[in-house]
Formats: sequence, structure tokens, C-alpha cells
Amino acid sequence: MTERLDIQGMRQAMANYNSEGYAVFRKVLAPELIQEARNHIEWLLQKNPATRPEQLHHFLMQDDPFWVRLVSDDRLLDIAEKFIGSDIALFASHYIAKPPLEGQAVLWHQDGTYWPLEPMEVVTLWLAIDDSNCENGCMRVIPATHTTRLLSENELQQRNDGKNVLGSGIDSAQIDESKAVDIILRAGDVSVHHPNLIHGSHANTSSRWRRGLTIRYIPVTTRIVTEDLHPSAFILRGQAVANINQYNPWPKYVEGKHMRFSGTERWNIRCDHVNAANMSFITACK
Ligand SMILES: O=C(O)CCC(=O)C(=O)O
Repeated sequence: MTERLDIQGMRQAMANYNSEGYAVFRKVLAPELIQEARNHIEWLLQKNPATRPEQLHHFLMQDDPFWVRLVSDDRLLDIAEKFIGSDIALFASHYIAKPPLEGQAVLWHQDGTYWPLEPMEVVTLWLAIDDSNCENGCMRVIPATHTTRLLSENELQQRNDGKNVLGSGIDSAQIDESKAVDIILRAGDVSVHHPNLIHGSHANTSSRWRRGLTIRYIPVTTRIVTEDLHPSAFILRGQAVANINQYNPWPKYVEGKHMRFSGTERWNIRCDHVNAANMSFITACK
């Protein structure tokens, strides 16, 4: 059973986000959909055998109907809407799937350091696809650091040793790790964090997977500053606005090419509606 967002719970979550830079929502997605997300990771890994499971990035999603179906789920968008308003686009999404025994760490960082967004109005929802806790490398945050300035990439330590997910991070001497909070989630729960919040995660040395999906939602007024169409720019709810971004069409399901999922039969009609409603902001993929 998923849980409805009650007003009191939502108030508490918003208060925590405003004071600490993060919030947690329980039982957001149903077990059946979470199982489909696990199948999706397996399917992606089979199609991209040279890619590590921590690196299933947004550049794989342009023509992936299930991925767009997942991030456009109303239960996720209802949460995102509370933080960024009702006209919502996707900037990026990334499965950080840490395999048993050798899942890589994510060094301390602020997301906004890496992102070409103007203004930096964006919220991350982190969807737990497995139970995620201290044993298998759950996300950890330093509360209230969302009020600190964004570091630039050249203020980070480069750690391109192939042993961590991002290849760089904030010098740990600058971080008071005694303040770190472990974000312990059950599969289907969601945590939300601010782009300036300092966070990271340990390696997964346990015998279980730790799979999570990061989803970066922006209001349609946030510009994605890239030369070409960003492969994961999708309009997800409401209306785009002129002179900000171009978006990808929602990808239609093609039997034999894409992963089948519950609701595939109705998916292409939904794509037609969304694509028609935002026609002047959608660029056909090459
Ligand atoms: O999945 C993790 O361990 C880290 C997630 C993260 O860094 C992010 O969502 O920005």
C-alpha cells in the first residue's frame, strides 16, 4: 500500500526541508512498480554491458518509455510540486545501483556544483529501489548545509581513480562527519534534497544490492544551459514557457525495442497527448 500525503506530514516534511535541506516520504511507490524498476536496471545492464551499474545515467533515457513513465508518476510529481510548483520538467535522472560487495562510494558533494542550471531552482527526489541502510551504502547528509554557498568544480578534489561514482568530491577535512545523518529508507520510500546540501554515501560492502534512482525536477522557468537538446529534458506536468528550454518528445513504446511494463498498451496514447500539448517546445530526436 502506498501512503497518501496528509497535510500534517507534508507540513513536517517541508519544515524539515527548509531547516535541514532534506525530507523523507514513506511508501510513495507500490512494490509492483519498484519491482519493474529493478527489472529495468537489469534490462539496462544487459543492453549496456560495459557500463557500471552505478553509472546508468540520463543520457540513456531519451528513448526509454519505462524511464519516462517512472519519473512522471503522479505520486512523485505530487511531491516535487510542493517544492517547485506545478509546471514541472525533468533535468536528469540516474540509477546509482551499487552491486553487492563492490558497490562504489559517492564522495561528499553538492549537486549544484555539477549542474548547468540557471537559476539553480531544482529539487532531487531519491527513490529507494531496495531497502537502503548503513550496511549497503545508504545516502548520508550533513544537515543544514543547504544554506552554505555552492562550491565550484575547481574547489573539489579530483579522485579519478575509478573507485567512486563521481570522480571528485569535497575535501573531507572540510566536513564535520560527526554531524552526518544516514538516510534509512525502505524500498518505495523517497528522500528529497536541496542542490546545495552536502551529501554522499559509503561503498556497498554488504551482500545485498543498494539500488536508488535520483530524479532531478526543475520548474519550467529553470534554463538548462547546454548547446544541444539535453537528452533527459522532458516536460512532465503543466505547460512549458517560451524562450527557456526545448524538450524531448515522450518516447513511444516499440515492441522488441523497449522494456515492456504495466500500462504499455495505453502508453503511446499518453505520449501523443503530452507531445501535442507541448508541441512548440518539443524538438524531434535525431
Ligand atoms: O545514491 C547515492 O548514494 C548518492 C546520491 C547522490 O549523490 C544524489 O542524489 O545526488
